[in-house]
Amino acid sequence: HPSRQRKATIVGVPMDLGADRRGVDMGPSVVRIAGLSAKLTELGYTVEDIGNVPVALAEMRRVTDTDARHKYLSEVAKSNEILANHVEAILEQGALPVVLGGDHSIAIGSVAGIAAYYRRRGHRIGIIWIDAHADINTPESSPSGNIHGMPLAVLLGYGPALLTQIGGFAPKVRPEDCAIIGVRQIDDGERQLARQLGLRVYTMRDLDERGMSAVMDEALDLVTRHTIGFHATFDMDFVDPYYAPGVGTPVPGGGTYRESHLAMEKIHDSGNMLSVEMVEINAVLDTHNRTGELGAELLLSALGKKIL
Ligand code: 6HN
Ligand code: MN
Ligand code: MN
Ligand code: MN
Repeated sequence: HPSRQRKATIVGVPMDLGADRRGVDMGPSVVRIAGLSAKLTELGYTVEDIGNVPVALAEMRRVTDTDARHKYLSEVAKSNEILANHVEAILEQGALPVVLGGDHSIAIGSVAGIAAYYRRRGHRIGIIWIDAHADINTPESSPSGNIHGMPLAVLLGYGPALLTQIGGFAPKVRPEDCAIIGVRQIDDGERQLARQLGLRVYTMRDLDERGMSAVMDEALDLVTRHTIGFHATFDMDFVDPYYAPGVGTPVPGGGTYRESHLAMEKIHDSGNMLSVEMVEINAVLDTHNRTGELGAELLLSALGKKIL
């Protein structure tokens, strides 16, 4: 199975054009500085780091042609196209893609690459989306115009063609192959689309009442029922701001340190993770790289780190 191989390739995406608060562009750096590569090597992986995907700087851009409904659309699309190609190439080399964001708009490129690779081989893929938000806004429903609130909608086929058509096909994933975990802030349009699609959304209340373990068991079963495996995308704002102060969109009442690790440990134990992604770490708002260190540690848990 694809998740069993022990080659991991890291790719960074210093993207912050999808979000309002600057600072998530340093996410790839702070996770690298936390020692991700060396720690993965210690875990037994052969690690390669191919560096960062080019991302336009907000300062280099002419603000006059910004469409307020989907800010920086063409720049976000461009970087995601490049990312998709890298991710597909990493899979072709038999390695596991480890993608470092950047804001959550980069999931568009990550999943495009994975979906393209497996589609060619006749497989569907699933997604485990761990996040305080549902990220299923469209330009029409978005209250902010920030594309990091739209990636899951895009991957399901809703949104600007410039994004949905990356890789030349849409949708990248079916609603029944997705699970969102940790939601505690959702916009009206998102709620509507989630209901319409029958998306499986596990809220913080579900986690409170049933526990992370049972929720993950159900979610992992769901996303692997009709697929070859799943992409795991972890938005750091899932974690309670007490443990992860360095995020752009903090929402109180989030997952604990232990719940976050348990989710990642169970993702690893499922044996069906095809690729993993850590997003929305904001270095400017962090204290002493606390959130960067946690991001690296959570990735290690998803990649098999165990105490015993
Ligand atoms: N993220 N739902 C809000 C919006 O602007 O669309 C917040 C999105 C946050 C997205 O944290 O990845
Ligand atoms: Mn997100
Ligand atoms: Mn979020
Ligand atoms: Mn499998």
